[in-house]
Amino acid sequence: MTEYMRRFDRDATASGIATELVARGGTVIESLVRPELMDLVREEVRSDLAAGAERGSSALWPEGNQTAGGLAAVSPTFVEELLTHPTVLEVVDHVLRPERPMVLRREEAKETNRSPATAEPIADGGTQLVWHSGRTRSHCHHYNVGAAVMLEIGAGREDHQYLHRENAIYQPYIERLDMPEFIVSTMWAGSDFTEQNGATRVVPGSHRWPEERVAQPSEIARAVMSKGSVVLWLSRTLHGAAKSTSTANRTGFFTSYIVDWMRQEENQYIVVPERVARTLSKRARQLIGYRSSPSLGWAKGRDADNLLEPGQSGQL
Ligand SMILES: O=C(O)CCC(=O)C(=O)O
Ligand SMILES: [Fe+2]
Repeated sequence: MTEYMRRFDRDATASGIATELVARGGTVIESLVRPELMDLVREEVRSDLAAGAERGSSALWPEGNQTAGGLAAVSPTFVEELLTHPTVLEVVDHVLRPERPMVLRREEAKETNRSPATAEPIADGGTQLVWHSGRTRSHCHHYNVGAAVMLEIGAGREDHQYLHRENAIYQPYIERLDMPEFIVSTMWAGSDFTEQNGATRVVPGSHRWPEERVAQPSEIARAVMSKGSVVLWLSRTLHGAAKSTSTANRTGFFTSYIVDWMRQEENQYIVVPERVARTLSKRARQLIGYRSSPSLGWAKGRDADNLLEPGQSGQL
């Protein structure tokens, strides 16, 4: 391994972390939470799932690994301490520039006061909606959880997972994915991540490569990090789980944040039933998806910022 991913400590500013993430495509925040929290999350995930449901059995996650979905429904500690961690959300605010940030103040996030759309008059007295490019730097109205899953590498992982880009979940249906950033992925170290036990492989700089360029071994960095740390990467950054030569498991809690106008990878409305969503904080509920923009995801008679409650959303 020769490539290096920059590391920040937990007191680093979110804007500094975001600048590095955008420049290099990946970065690590060391010891962002106490390691004991991770044991609690693992315990909550384990106590809720039958062992059989956790076994991996796909090309990405072959037998010998353990995967579990819907973490927001099974682990309150995951929700309150990891999914909604203020530093992570502030970094995501900086990268995805939502009109409704989670942590940054709206004035800090707002880039323009010129409306990106105007109603231009038509000679018959009507008007036509015209959108103007370059008038907003926001990438979305708000952002949601893409997926919230446990990815545990066991001794059975003999091969590296193929290096891939997270934006592949929308391919081949969307071909041009060189648009403003739309996903930030995070992987929390639920155990120490080591070279031996499968620490995530990340290729710094690859978010700016053409699709066809294949990584050289010397270009691949490893997210070696202590339990309680987190590695972040972008939608176009090559990455993947690594093979394990260890007898110890590598436990990772993966969470992605995606712009509100793309479909969530994991169906949060199914994996987090409404009954459970009602018990979560408003911020967590919003991330899961119980929030709408003026044009997307509305439910007439429901509050746009809290769709489980009565109020106003949409434009009807
Ligand atoms: O487990 C890891 O280290 C990365 C996993 C990953 O990127 C995936 O399953 O899409
Ligand atoms: Fe991935």
